[in-house]
Amino acid sequence: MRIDVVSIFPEYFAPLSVSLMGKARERGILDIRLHQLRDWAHDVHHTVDDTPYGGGPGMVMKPEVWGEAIDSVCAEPPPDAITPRLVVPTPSGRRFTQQVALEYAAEPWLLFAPARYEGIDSRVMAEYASRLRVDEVSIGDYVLAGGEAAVLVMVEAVARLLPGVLGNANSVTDDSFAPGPMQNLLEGPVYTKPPVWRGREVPEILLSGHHGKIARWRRDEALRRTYERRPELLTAVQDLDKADRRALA
Ligand code: 6GU
Repeated sequence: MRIDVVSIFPEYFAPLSVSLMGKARERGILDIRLHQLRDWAHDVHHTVDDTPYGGGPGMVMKPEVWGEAIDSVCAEPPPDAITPRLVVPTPSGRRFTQQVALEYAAEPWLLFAPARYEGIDSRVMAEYASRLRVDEVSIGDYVLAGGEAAVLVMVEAVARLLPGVLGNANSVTDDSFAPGPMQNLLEGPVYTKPPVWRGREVPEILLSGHHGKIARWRRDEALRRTYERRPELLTAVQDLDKADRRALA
C-alpha cells in the first residue's frame, strides 16, 4: 500500500519508521512518502495560511498551495492508473472507526492532508471531490492542535491490518471492534506468568486447560467490562444469548 502525507511538519512522522510500521516499510508492504507542504508555496516566506473570510479567530490554509501539492503528488502515480483516496483529518469530520480502518486497508493508495490552524479552505475538498474520493474524518470528540497526530493514529490502525504486518501470533481477528464474535465488546483482562504475584492469583480457569470454559469466561469478562465502561456499545451486540445475559445479570 502506498501512503502519501503532505504537512508543514513532515518531521512529525518520524514514529512511522519505528517498530511494526518501520518493519512493514523495510519489507515493502508499506510505501510511505512524506512531503513538505511549503515546497508548493511560491512567496519568499513560503506562506501557507491567511485570514478567514467573514472574520473570526485563527488562520485558514490557502487553497492554491494545497491544490498544487495534491496535483503534484497525484501526478506521480503508481504503475496502474489508480488515484489516491484523499483523507483530510478534521474534528468536524465523520468518525474514524475500525470499520473505516478496514476500508482504508483495502485501498492501494491513501493521501493524507493534515491541516494546522483552523483548517483548509473548503474549496480544496470540493474541488478534489469531483476527481477523487475525499473523506473528512475525525478520530474522536476532542480537539487536537493539528491533524498530524490523527494521521499517525489512522496510519497505525490501517497498517496493522495489512497482510504480513502482524505475525500470526497476534491475529487481528479477536480485536474489540473487529467483525466477528467479539465485535463491539471490549477485551477483558489478560494474564501471564507467574501464577501468583504480590499475593494476586491468576483466575484459576485460565490454568485449567479447559478451552470451552476459558472461551466462555473470556466472553463473560468482555461483556462485564463493556457493560461497566462502555454500556452504549452493548445495545449493538448482536445475539446476546442466554449465557451472555446471565453474565450481565
Ligand atoms: Cl482529525 N484533527 C484535529 N485537529 N483534532 C481532532 C481530530 C482531527 N480528531 C479529533 N480531534
